[in-house]
Amino acid sequence: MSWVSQTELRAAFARVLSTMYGGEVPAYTTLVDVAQEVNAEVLAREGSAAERLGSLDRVTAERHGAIRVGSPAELAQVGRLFAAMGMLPVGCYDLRDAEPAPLPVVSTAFRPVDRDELASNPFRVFTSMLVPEDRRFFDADLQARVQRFVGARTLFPPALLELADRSVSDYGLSPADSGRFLDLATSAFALSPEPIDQPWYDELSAVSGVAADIAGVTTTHVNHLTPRVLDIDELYDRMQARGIEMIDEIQGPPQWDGPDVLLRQTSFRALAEPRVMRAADGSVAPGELRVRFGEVEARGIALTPAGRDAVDPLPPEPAAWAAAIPDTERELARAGLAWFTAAVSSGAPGLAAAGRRPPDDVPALVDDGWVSLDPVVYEDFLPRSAAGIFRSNLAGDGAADATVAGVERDAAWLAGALGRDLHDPMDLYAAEVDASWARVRADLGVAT
Ligand code: OOG
Ligand code: NI
Repeated sequence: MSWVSQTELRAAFARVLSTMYGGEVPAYTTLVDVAQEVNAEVLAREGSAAERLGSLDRVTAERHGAIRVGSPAELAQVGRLFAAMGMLPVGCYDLRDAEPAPLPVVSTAFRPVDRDELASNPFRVFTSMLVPEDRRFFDADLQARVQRFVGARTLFPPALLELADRSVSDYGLSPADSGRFLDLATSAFALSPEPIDQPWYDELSAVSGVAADIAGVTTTHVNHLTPRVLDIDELYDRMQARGIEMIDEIQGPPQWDGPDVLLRQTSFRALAEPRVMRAADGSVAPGELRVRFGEVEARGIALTPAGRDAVDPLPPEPAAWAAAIPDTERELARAGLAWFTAAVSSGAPGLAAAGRRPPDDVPALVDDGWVSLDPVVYEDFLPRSAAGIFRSNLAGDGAADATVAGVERDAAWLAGALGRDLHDPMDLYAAEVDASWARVRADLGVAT
């Protein structure tokens, strides 16, 4: 191999991270095994329909991870690191007013944005940044101490960031450099054996378990790695049957009779892992922390803004969903509630040969068989589910003072902190759908 592309780096990183995490968290390996077992069965049961939202190859390799950092400077470094692998920041998820328990973080997801890059390997990382400036969680004194602690640490060695920048400017790395890059990147996300300052960790835990996990230690770590499954209800039952206790519910849309939409996720509780703790008197002793867990997800069709408006306020009850949106792809498309790309259908040449002319109208083009529609898979996250996943893995809800004002942390702010464009998920889906219709218009000579 003469040159390792960003795409190959991303796929390799997802693989080595998966191997590392499986070594550290054995229940993750069980989760991957059960997910693959279920996926093979769904494929056998449903045939090619099972691959409507992604090939089995893509789904089998598909993972998302989650990391947490402590400052805009650290977030910008994460941006450089993931850009090396063709992963760009998409979306802004402000979890500070999550119900019922607010979290002191604002998040984005790094992922490929082009359809063929997603098909090659869709690895994505949900990345949360602590907001110590937010008075609802931190007073001025604690803010200053958090910032000092975070400012004094180095999450990513300079050599790693240099290699990352080189991969961006050279569209990949040499085999030798890519090996170094992968080693350094993987160890940057491994659990650290460094002793943890117990009083400091406990002080932050009283504010939020997430604050302690981020700013109570001198390193970051991947806190879960999530495979994709084609039947999450089946997976949930099988994990329970294997004695792995899952959280109480599946987050996101309910199991209902309509097509899979958006994202359904569930997790098993964080496991107690041995960590070295340093007490106030300086003595060091073995302790344990529960920070890393397992999660699995099923992805469905991406909804348009109108679709999101219809379902986001709904409770996760099948009847409520059935009342709010139609239960077929065709009707979801017609109502403009979900995203579908268009392609000239295989029957179109026959229609043309029979002397028919394509109509200038979208529903008629579809109904008369000129154009076929393909669902666009949801590639992003859901803030309510993300907050639920965080919360189900924290010991308590922490303490937030809702009577004081927070600080603004919106998409524009995040883009500024990252020093790069922050993609809006809806813009990406809309652009993909628009481009597909532009091709159809050109091919059929219609003016829809
Ligand atoms: C992130 C939790 C959110 C998801 O899939 O929604 C998440 C975290 O625990 O750091 O991973
Ligand atoms: Ni997750």
